[in-house]
Amino acid sequence: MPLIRDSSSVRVEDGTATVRGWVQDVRNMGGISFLTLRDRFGTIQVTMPKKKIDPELFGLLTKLPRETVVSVTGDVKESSQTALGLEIIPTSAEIYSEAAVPLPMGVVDKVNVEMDTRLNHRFMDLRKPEVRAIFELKSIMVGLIEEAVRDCGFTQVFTPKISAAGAEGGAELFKIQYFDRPAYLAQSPQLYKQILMSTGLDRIYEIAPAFRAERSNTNRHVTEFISFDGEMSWIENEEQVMAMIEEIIDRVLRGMKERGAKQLAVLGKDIAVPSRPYPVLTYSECLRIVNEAGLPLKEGDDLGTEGEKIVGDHMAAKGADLYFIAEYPEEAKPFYIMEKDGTPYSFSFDLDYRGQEISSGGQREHRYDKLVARMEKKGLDPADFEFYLDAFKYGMPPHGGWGIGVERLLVKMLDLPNIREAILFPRDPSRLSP
Ligand code: AMO
Repeated sequence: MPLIRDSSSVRVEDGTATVRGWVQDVRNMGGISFLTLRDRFGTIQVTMPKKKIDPELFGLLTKLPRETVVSVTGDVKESSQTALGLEIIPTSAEIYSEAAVPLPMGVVDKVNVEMDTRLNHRFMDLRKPEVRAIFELKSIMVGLIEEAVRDCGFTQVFTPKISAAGAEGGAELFKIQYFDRPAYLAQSPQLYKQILMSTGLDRIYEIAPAFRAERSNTNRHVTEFISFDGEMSWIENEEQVMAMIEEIIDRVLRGMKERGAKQLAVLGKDIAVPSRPYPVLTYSECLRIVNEAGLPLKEGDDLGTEGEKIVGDHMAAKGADLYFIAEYPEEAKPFYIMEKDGTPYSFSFDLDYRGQEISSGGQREHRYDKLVARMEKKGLDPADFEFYLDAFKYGMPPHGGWGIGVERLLVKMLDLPNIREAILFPRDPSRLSP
């Protein structure tokens, strides 16, 4: 007897199989009825010729509400009518959990359901193979990121997500009550990953949640996302950091095509692997491109969604999906970024993927006095950052790093319309549940 599928929900022994799953559909055609059972690997058909099945069992199986969870045991028959080439003729069944009627939303119906409805009933939405495939791909992607970054000599670290001090400026933090004093949810591991550079852990990475108290209702912003952060010492310039993330992303894209082939097929998607090196534009070049397209941004302005899109279209015409934007004005970048002395610019970069920022990073200011001066210039009080600044007082190597939005990377890779598609239970200004 061929093994039907490698699944905990299917058992095959001597021509008899037990299949377990959700009732996707029951079709009664008079003398014969069909029940489609679904699990994570696909569907299997339970075929019930009325005359050959125990009447009680027939009655039970043909009246099951959709999405009820059952176990069906029966004889395995080859069948040219089903995708699997097999069907089950049932001899017994057990109902684990009967689904209430009506369902809050359909699983296989081809009706368009609003994003909000889908997210309100995410457990149901995730029963769709094409929705689940995204999260299988996310898991594969994070596995590939970890392999790549570990192969490059990075140590995984875990830094606190609850903190006393305002992280990188203070504006976008969620304030929480920490016993009898206030605290904040981390917007990024920035300060901690830099502190670690003073320890000899000279290449570290973290993949963890980051929280942003931004009231932005867009298809690319959420208030909680997964950030893939890296920090590396002994660099000579920010280009070494850019080369590192290019190496990692290239490996991830190639790996996804291979290890994610099944899920990509479910989604009907392919992943393009851009050639290397990824082009590098300067911020000033981007401003020119944006201005020529009629968007009146001036030196120092954020490129913004619209500007990024214009640059994205410009690069798409050149066949570039992934490209760096480097040398931002220092005033547009946080205090920890190193200034390009004698110019208004900084050793910073963003990595954009088809018109959307997916990462930012740069070389950091590791010199204590200059770092304090930069903080003061940005209107921050160095006294609030003592725990961070201390690490720069007693020997800090030159270093740099990056933060990559895991969901943004996945969304662009799969060409999904909304970042919420890549988060199981998204958090945004209006969504705190489920
Ligand atoms: P930044 O604030 O640019 O940099 O964030 C890094 C990356 O995180 C992702 N991201 C988001 N994803 C979803 N929703 C959001 N609201 C959101 N905000 C940011 C983006 C972005 O490129 N400490 C620096 C990184 C560094 O220099 O190492 C930082 O946090 O993909």
